[in-house]
Amino acid sequence: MDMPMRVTVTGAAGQIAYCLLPFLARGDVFGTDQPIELVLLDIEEAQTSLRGVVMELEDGAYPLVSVIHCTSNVSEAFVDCDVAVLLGAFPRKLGMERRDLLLQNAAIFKEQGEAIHKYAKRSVRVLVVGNPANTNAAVLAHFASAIDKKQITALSRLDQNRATSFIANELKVSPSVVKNVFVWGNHSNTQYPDLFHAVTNRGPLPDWLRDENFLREKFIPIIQERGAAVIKARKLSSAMSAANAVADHLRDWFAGTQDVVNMVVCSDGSYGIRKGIFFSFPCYCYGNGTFEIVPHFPWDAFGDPYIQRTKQELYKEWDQAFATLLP
Ligand code: NAX
Repeated sequence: MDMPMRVTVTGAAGQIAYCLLPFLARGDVFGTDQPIELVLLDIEEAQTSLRGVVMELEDGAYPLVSVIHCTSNVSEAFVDCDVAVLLGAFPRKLGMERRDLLLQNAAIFKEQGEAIHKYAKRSVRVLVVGNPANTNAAVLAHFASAIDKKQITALSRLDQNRATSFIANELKVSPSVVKNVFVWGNHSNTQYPDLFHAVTNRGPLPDWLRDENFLREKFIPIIQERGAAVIKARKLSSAMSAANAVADHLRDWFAGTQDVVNMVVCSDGSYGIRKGIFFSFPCYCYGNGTFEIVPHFPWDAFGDPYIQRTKQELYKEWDQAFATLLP
């Protein structure tokens, strides 16, 4: 057995954490030989509920979980942290503007970035899920300046999984044979789900799935609005599928993969996206928390206006967040 890995989960009393923690505890993410110490952070008001989650984890008698530690103290949460999964964020309330949500959450991710900078291992890997995830990751990366930006990612795998599954359903095949469906940009309804490079084990997609009217009227809006559709039906936001996507993202980042996967990562200028912006790109994962943006999947003329829109939205979010955070 390896040395225990210290995994911090924030928003640990929330609904995504409730679905995610069993994946982590069973070894479905970091491997069945990898013991873990779980550090669970949530706000003071959620501590009673968090204690209930801990009781259930204990009752699972998971052999890989050596320690479970609960806290509402941000500094304590990140001491010697190997992996941070940041689910905790301020929820959007009725009538709240997206800008207010952005600023409220920027303050949370500033504080957590500073704590990671001070207390986490230099090798820490961070996955931001709390919304607005791209900009929260950019804020965190700025304030965790001791940590290489390639060690900080955010989640767009749920969007990629939704798009892949949609195509598999249309073709009546398993999602596992559908490859290279990409979702670019912001994890918001400006994201651009892109089928230009998509293939199945039988070759390129049929023409009707590439038809511009089908893409514009059906595929793209359905994927962009899928989160809202789940809320409308369930009266709660996606949790099971979000936890599954978090597990997929982390497993691929740590174990590596043959497939190209979507991750929100810090732009190095690839595809003309401004450096420092956290943008969903197609990536190869090489294992042990390493990845590269794959450079050879350009979008076509049809996709360009969508990319411009999501890119501009992210530039605006960046300006709004940093205008208040930086002196
Ligand atoms: P919940 O509202 O069920 O749970 C959030 C938890 O975070 C609560 O327990 C709350 O007390 C805690 N929290 C709030 N402020 C905190 C802070 N400063 N420090 C630590 N914990 C804090 O939300 P849930 O459904 O679990 O979703 C979590 C986040 O994921 C939300 O921001 C949500 O918008 C976001 N999502 C992001 C997705 C993505 O693909 N990037 C998809 C799923 C999800 O919607």
